[in-house]
Amino acid sequence: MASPNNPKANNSTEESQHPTNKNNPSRGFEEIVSTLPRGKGWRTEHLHQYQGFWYATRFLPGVLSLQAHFRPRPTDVLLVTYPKSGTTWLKALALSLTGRSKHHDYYTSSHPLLAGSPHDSVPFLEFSALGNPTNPNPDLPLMATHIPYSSLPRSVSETKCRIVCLLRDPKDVLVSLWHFTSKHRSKELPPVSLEEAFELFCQGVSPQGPFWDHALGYWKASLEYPERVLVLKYEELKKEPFVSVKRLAEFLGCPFTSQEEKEGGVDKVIEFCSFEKLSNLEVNKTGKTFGGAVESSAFFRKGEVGDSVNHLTPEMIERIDQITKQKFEAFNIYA
Ligand code: PAP
Repeated sequence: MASPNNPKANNSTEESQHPTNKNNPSRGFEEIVSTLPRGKGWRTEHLHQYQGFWYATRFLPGVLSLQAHFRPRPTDVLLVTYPKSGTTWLKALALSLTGRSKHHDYYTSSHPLLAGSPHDSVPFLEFSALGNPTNPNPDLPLMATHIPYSSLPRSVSETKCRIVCLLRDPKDVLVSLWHFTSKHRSKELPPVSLEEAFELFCQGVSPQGPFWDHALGYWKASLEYPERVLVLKYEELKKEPFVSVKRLAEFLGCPFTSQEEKEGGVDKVIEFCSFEKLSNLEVNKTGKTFGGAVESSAFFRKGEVGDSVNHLTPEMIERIDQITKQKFEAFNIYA
């Protein structure tokens, strides 16, 4: 299979794989973007297709910069999601698990999750890359990204740093994404209806879409490199949090001791990072994240499995399930 940022991963030319590299120092970002295929944007006017996936304009400079410069440490862990698959939850869990020796009592004021959104503690690489593209988050071994596997900087596989990917049912992803992007869509642009968003999503024209290709990239990588890539599912985290959280802790290199387990250590993390607890923290109710650009509360809507039945028609559900079955058939992911 294609390794991260392998030129064989799609049909683009060698030049478009590395548009910011040394051979092309004079090419400005805007010029590069103008050469990429355009699709309808959900939150902003356009999406741009780069290496087979669609990106909002503001994401691309960071992606290009990371591909050219990013150097993770072997001890780093990349938290990866397709947007609206439970990123906030995964960040909170990973932060709580890796920091639990320092913060015994989760509800003390020094815990980072009491001081800011999980997005402040574990920023997205592609947003912070322009400031320091070699390693945007040097103080923490945790980093987050929505970048598809085949477009990850090569250094990710070279350094063998670990990857945790959280997957979610595409129907719930679509509904969550539509709610979020509708709320934050520029007021100067006409709204995107759920019907239109549904069509775009099915065609793969959604931020970091096609959803199915994004999921498959990480799924296949987890089969090929199980020691380096762990895939979890939102639905399983909800249903059997104890099993999933223990697995995550082991993968992150901070397994629970039997003493900790006996003392309810796993349950404490699960509870602290639950939708109910996190969404009711003052900092998430009233604070802002992404440099003040987004209310932290926007990342907490319902936090349920299956809310899509309340928004999609039976025909829509059938069509998405059909695509999922066809795309994931050989892999038994969400079939
Ligand atoms: P992002 O990819 O843009 O960072 P992300 O956190 O994945 O966002 O998406 C938010 C979704 O995760 C919301 O789903 P919903 O719209 O279906 O409700 C949000 O409610 C859900 N979410 C946030 N925190 C949690 C949590 N602790 N447990 C479960 N779901 C959560």
